[in-house]
Amino acid sequence: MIRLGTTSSVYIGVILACMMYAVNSVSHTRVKLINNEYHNIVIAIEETVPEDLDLLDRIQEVFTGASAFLCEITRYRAYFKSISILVPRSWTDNAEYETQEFETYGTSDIRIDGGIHHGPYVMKPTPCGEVGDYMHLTTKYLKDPIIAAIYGSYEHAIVHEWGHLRYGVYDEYPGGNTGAPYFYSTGNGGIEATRCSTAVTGVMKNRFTRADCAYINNYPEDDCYFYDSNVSTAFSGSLMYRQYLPQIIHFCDNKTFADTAGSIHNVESPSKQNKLCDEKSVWEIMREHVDFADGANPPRAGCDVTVPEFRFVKQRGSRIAMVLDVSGSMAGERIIKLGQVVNIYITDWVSNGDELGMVEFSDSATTLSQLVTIDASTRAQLSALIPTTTDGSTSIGAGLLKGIEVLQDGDISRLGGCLLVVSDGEENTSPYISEVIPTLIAKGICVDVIAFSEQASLNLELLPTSTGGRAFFYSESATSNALNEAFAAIATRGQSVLQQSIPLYSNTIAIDGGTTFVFSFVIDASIGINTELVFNYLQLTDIDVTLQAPNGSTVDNNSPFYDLDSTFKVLRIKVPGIAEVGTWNVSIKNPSMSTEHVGVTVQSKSSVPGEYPITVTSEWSTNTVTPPEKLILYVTVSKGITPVLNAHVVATVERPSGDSVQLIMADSGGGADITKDDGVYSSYFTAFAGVERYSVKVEVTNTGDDTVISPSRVVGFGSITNPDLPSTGQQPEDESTGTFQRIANGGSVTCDGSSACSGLNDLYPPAKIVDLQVTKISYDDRNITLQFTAPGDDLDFGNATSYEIWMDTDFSAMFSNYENTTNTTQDLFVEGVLSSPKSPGQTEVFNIVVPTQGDITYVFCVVAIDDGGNKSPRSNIVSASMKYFPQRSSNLLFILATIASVLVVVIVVTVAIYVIRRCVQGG
Ligand SMILES: [Ca+2]
Ligand SMILES: [Ca+2]
Repeated sequence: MIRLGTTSSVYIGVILACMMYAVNSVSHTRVKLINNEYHNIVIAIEETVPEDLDLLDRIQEVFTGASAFLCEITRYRAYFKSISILVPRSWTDNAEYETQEFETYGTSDIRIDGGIHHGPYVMKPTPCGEVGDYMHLTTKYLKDPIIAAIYGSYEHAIVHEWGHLRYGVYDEYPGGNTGAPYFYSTGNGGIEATRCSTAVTGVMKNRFTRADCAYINNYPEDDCYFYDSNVSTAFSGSLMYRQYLPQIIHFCDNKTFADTAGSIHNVESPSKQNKLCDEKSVWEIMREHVDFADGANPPRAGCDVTVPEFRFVKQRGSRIAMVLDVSGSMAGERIIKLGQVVNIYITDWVSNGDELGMVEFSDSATTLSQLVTIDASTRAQLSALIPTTTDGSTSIGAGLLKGIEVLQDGDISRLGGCLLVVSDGEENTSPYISEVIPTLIAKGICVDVIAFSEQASLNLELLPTSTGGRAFFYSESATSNALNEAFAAIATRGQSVLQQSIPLYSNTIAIDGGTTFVFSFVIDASIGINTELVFNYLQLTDIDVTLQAPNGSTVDNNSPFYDLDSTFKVLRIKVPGIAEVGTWNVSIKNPSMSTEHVGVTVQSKSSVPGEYPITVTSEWSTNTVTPPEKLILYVTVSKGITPVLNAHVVATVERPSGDSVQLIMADSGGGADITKDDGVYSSYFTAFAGVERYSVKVEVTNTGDDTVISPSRVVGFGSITNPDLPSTGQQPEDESTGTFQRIANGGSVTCDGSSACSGLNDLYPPAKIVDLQVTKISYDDRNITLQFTAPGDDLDFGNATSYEIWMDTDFSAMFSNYENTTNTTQDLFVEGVLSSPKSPGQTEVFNIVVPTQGDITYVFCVVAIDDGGNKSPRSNIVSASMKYFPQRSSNLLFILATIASVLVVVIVVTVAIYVIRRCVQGG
């Protein structure tokens, strides 16, 4: 029996009415802070987790505790108020489960699975201050307090993760996925441990010998570690540092506002937080967040009532109403193509159990089908209702209102569901989009739009922007298959990846009359079930296709798996069983006299039920952009939560000018990519060429044997090596993906602002360098080696023109205004040329001879400049000590003794770690 919290559905309507998607990010969260209360939090349990009602109790206990602590640490400004817990479809029905509204697994805020990486983490590829995608927890973490204790108390750990997820701040501890060094040099050549705040006391010792740390090249030896004292009675910060330390109960803040002397932010620490957030403290970022900016949600009197209300919802199929434009401008090829893709969507891509309805609109709207639950017979019924005639003007608002009616299915209090709007025109008849948006928001309905041609109203994008939907654009260019790709992407919304059809190949191919076109695609080991090829064409003469498997066997028009629909002009070939791994060849013959444009889509599902295939998702950071605002494209390549590294990721951006730009996407930790090797390949886009829509298609393949699945990492986070445990050298090994290919349509983004979008003015400076580091210090030669990733002319695109490397001996001078420090000149460098930056993404090395040795610390920053004289913001600040440190003794006996003691400790520690890791994998 589930012990329900106090539940109430009334609040959701109220909350959604005030909700807009102010948080600019790939996240589709609906969380909103109102009167200090967080509403609409969704905690979703992954489909493969077995039924477990105790788990629901544990979730309530853990989040109730975390809510109270969140209230305290936010100075009485925020706590968890309404939480929906989404249980898998496979669990048995329970009268206490309420109707699913806006909640889906794919848009949930907190995801729980039965995985083995028990350390809580947040998938967050986004810039400082922007919300992350989701928090990941395991069932074992929630249910086993011994495992959980490794990461500190539940409230400390959950609120630490909430800091990442909601406020967009980063870790302040060194090592592991943060990539931050363990030590830095502070004033007068002294060495400090990377931490926040400096009031957290501790000792520096060798991990293995427990002896004082030796110094090599003026930096503590590799095995040197800072052991925090956890017995301090002074309450300190920062919770984004090691949250398991009991004395840490604050977020750090600047000197003026810090809760205690022990929670004053350490601006000198080379943490990920400082690198990516301009050395600002967590509270300084939080005060700029939409939840608290401009005095929003001022403090309450206290934290007496912080128990959340929990609602239990069982996951069901999605509820979608298609809203199709049949106005006069859709006549001719447009309505035929729309009919084809809707037919393919209904027949092949929507899942059994989903509910689907259909509306057409011109100057008014008509319901073609109420919601029906998808199965073999309803697929055929719905296909028969696809519109084929066009007439009249365009009222998108009328279509939306009819779509809402269909989603509500006779119950006007019903919330949620999604509309899929396809339109090719300017709205010219009321009601208009803007008039309907408040209703859509109030009813929690999301709207995906497909803009069909350049003539489609630019107001369409208001719909996804204000309702959390997605925008796609089909340019009608002869080679674009974006209409099919958009429907395929929308069909997977809310679907578990385990059930999804994975797109491998998508193209529109022009084939001359009487000729044959040949192409091939690859089936890899992670896919193979329900492999299907779909072809759509326009002419009267049917195309003729032959498919050849790697073993040479063929499917042609005599085969039972060859299904030609001459009415819609759609040909389907379904490969029976599990498709053979390897290269499949396809030949398409055009028997007619004239050129035929054939749309081709190849999809397949996971080859092993319950096992994740390699998937690719792609999304822009926003739907609308005005330069010099930054626009980021994110491409995620993973197998479940395990990232795929070193993949070849090419994004082709179709521009209004008609020509396209290719971006080679990198998972390098430079530029827009904030974490190296986390399976998220991120890149800025700056090559605007007009006010209009930009649409992106992403193609991903392996690069020889270098492309690997990396089980010691998780997607959107990076390495899960626990930086607070010595490395055991027993990390699970990377595994080659073999040959594979995937495609994804990342949807469209609209550039808004005629001169800003023209591309004629250089509006973008080089990107801020965030990975400046000191790689070597030589005391004897007064020599310091600096390294960083080259930015570009426009953020990370094109080549920058020159660098300035600024130097000082006082951190605070550089922190307050780097231009008051010394601008170094080329003659000081023995390696690196200031006037010739490398291509973006490449590693730059500069080796400088500094003026003096002694009890002195040098600090540096780098600024990149483009050909228009635009300067990047200054980089992160790094430090290097020029103090004299005695080098390690060369006494042979000492060395032998050290080796012996190290070996003993290594063996003991390795065994201990192995025992711990048997039950706990985490970071
Ligand atoms: Ca990355
Ligand atoms: Ca520029």
